[in-house]
Amino acid sequence: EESKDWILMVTAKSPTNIAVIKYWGKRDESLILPINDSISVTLDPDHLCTTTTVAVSPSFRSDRMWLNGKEISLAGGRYQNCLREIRSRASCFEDEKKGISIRKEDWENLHLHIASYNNFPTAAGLASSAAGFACLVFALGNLMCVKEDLGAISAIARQGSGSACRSLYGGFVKWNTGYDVSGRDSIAMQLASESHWDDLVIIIAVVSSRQKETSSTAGMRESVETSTLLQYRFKEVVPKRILQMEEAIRNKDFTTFARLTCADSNQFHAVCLDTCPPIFYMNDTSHRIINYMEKWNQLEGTPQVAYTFDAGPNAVLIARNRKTAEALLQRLLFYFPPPGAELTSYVLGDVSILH
Ligand code: 2P0
Repeated sequence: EESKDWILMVTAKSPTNIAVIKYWGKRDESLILPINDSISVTLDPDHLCTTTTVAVSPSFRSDRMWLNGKEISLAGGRYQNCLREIRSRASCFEDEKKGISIRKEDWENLHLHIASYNNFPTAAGLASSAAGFACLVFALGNLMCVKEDLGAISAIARQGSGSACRSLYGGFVKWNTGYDVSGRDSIAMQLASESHWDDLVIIIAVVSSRQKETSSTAGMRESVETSTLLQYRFKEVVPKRILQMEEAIRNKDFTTFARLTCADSNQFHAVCLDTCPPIFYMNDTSHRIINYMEKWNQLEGTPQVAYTFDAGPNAVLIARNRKTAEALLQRLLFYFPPPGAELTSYVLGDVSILH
């Protein structure tokens, strides 16, 4: 009788990414196809990241997943779409020494156990779906011997969460909207590697760890339905900004990079206000941080720090170099002293997280 006591596993790690030209709005909800291109910076993999182990064994009775040690349901369409897409591209696996032989068609009937961990507090309201789906799809692709390039893998991660496709690469990454209705060309590509512009330092100031009230998915759906500013943004504004941002990154032109990053964050939040009913992601502290950064940049004559905010009040601050980052951290702690009980500040190499 065939031995059933083998287990095959793969572990992968993916960092999260921060958009400097934002993705906001879908043209296809189930395939997760965006209405505009976006550009992001992938964080250092030692900091905000997800580690996922995927395992397969003939003794597993069903597909199961644990997030930070707690079992979660895989029933949602997004997980099912990713699993289906990866399974359909699986190839055979052979390990004669261990006596494991998996044929291409066997993958359909083998069940998976998935364990995923975020190395940052999930409650901190920092994006986790980007790193999570990038990591899951990448690990599964390896386990199932999928022989596709990263672009094709990114198109699968995209079906888990749009921004996840950008987390498959380090450095600066562009997600192309694509033209095909299948979504085949709605993939991410690397614009520049992590070593290209390594003076930049990213500081994340956690303004509030409350869960956001409007999910990105619901928020962007409402914006697409009701915001006229979003129509103008994706047709007229973003295409030009994408080209300018690509050039700024190529030339390491911080002045242009900061101007575009701040403007795009502000326009994204303006679109949220232009949505009916309006969506408020930033709070008073977020606004005070913007004010402060604008004044500092004005005083210096040339921008020293870029700011950007996602679907929440936390500030992502990009300093032009390490010296500026140190000054920034000091000023942040002075002007926004963390309340006593929550006084924790991890200084994590190049990325600092303030609570
Ligand atoms: C971005 N955000 O480009 C933008 C900026 C938030 C603001 O991608 O519905 O979690 O899973 O595709 O990717 C957050 O949206 O949304 C996001 P889904 P996702 O990073």
